[in-house]
Amino acid sequence: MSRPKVTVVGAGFVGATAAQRLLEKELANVVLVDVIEGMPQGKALDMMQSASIEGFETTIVGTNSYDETKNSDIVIITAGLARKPGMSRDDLQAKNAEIVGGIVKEVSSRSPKAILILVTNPLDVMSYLAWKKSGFDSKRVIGMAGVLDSARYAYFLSLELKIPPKEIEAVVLGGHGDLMVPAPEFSTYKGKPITALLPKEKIEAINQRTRDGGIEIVNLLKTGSAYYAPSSSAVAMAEAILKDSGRTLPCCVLLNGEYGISGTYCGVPVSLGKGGVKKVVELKLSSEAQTALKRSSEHVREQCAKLSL
Ligand code: TXD
Repeated sequence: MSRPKVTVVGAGFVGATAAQRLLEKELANVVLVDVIEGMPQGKALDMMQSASIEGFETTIVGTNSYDETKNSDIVIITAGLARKPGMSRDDLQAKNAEIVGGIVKEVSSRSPKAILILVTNPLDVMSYLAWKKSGFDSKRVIGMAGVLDSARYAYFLSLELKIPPKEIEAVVLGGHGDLMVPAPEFSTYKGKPITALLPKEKIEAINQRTRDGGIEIVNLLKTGSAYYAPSSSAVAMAEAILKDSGRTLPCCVLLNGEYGISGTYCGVPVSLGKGGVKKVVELKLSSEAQTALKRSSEHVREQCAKLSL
């Protein structure tokens, strides 16, 4: 059976866990790439040895070169440095721009039709950089952050409402940083907006915990950052693309006038399928949320201007 091919670059915590999820869901055959010699090969071998137990028929190869990545349908880029306590995502920019820029060159030449899913931080800037460096249509260069931030929001809301997280449709917009914009008026439980279910102060406290969702985990782990929910999020995007489902997920995409924003990457709901972004979904935001979204996107624009492209 011919299966789709997904390359995961960076076989660290997020990359290896994403690879495992792709295999176990039988979404694609996987190529796992890392610069550390032997490491992706070792992890791939270990995962293949779980195949008879887990019952998956998908395969994975680990490698330090890009030749095996040829003609991938999707490339998920997770390579780079992760935050340590006390660091902001922006602190990673210079080093990760160098790493991601090099990777995009390698993968885009070998898989010219691929869809790139960016995970490396600072996410919005890396998405813009990958778009520029690949020369791909922006519909095929998408950043993962909104799915994760919304999943965190759903979890925190579910704790307060005492219901399972999956029953909440949560929406977080904007950049993946302190200026992200949780949207309680569009976050719902059984079709009812959260704003009708919880008092304003409670919602504001949950919004703030969501904005701090990444650093809360960094501070607990001491080394490294979150990876279970981030890998789930990247794989949810890959699944929507591979199955051409049209599922609407908040993703970091290039805006061309939607939400009054142009020429910069920003987190908004999009419908995903074959070919990447099918459509940007425009929510009717309150003027407060619209201002916050604009401010967040301006920060991304300023950070992108620091790149030497
Ligand atoms: O919401 C989001 N977008 C994020 C982003 C959620 C969680 C993590 N986020 C970011 O993803 C994080 O801040 C980092 O920038 C990346 C990867 O996080 P991870 O936790 O997986 O970091 P690791 O475990 O350190 O793994 C990084 C791997 C490691 O094995 C390196 O050897 C490898 O990247 N690496 C490379 N691979 C290939 N090619 C090059 N050049 C390279 N450089 C480093």
